[in-house]
Amino acid sequence: MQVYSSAQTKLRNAHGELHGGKIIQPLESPKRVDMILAALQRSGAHGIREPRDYGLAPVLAVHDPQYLEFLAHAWDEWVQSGHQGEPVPTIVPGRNLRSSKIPADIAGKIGFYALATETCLSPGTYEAALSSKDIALSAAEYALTRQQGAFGLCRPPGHHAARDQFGGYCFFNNAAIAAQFALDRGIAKAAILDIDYHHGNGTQQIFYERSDVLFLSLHADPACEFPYYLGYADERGSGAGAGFNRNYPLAKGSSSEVWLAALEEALLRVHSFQPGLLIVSLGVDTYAGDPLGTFAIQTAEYRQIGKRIAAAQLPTAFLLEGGYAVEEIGLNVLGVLDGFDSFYA
Ligand code: OKP
Ligand code: ZN
Repeated sequence: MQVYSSAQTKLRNAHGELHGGKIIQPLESPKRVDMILAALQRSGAHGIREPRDYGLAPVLAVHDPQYLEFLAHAWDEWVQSGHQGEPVPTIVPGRNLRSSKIPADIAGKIGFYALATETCLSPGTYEAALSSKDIALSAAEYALTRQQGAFGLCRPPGHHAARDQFGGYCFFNNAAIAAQFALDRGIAKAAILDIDYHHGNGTQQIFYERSDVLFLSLHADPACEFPYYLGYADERGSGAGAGFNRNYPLAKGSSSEVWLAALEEALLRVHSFQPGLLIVSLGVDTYAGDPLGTFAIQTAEYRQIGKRIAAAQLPTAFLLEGGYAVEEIGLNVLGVLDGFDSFYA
């Protein structure tokens, strides 16, 4: 299938991530792109292209304008304030503080716009995030116009990013931006199937009150896993969106059988919804060897997953979310794409 990728995504290259009380080398590293590209190139089965530039309008159709402005200038403001290290959010407008005030000071703004504290800002993050959304949009546009599959090698990922918050390695919600773009291009309905190990809290939040985007997420039970405060089974959408959000929280350590059974349930819902485009938030941190995940999916099983998704017979844009730099990351992604194509072969 058509693949979109860009070296610009590697401009996000933060030094640190707050992890277990230490600042470690970020798990969400530029190496991931190289590893996945290497596997795709070795296979030779999928053509790889640069995305085109869609500008800021599709971002503003989903994200808060002041949030966009914040991300565009955060690093420079931070440096101009005399700081040396990478900013980690240190205070956030939590439950007993006001969240209606946007502080003037950059440290206050960072906390205001953060939903988690593991993700440091860094030079190049904004440029990489712009490229990531262009990759998502290119993949979505290809899938829509050709009525086929496409893969966007997005980085940074997007599914934790809310309308006005970053965190969980995410800045712009690529899947949400692509879905909204497809609607603006004239399709009536889009479905987003999130199969990353973690709940797609940002995507859920963005579309929670809408009936034109069905959001389904398979993930580790948030009672025991990041993002902890969203992703429970009783969150089914509200207002006009009631019934258009579905979560499939699975116990930590879940087997492939359990996971695949949840996928079948979610695909049945996709089928009855009849979307004009299916976006798959593709995280391969469901892999048994992933450093952040606890599920048991094996490399050889990703092919089956791709094939099952293809059986929905919808134009489909796969967008990369998580899945960390273990040797098999490339093969796991390749397996999904090959499996998808094998359905039509
Ligand atoms: C991003 B994506 C380790 C906990 C992990 C961040 C997880 C972000 C996952 N201290 N915290 O959905 O793969
Ligand atoms: Zn994840």
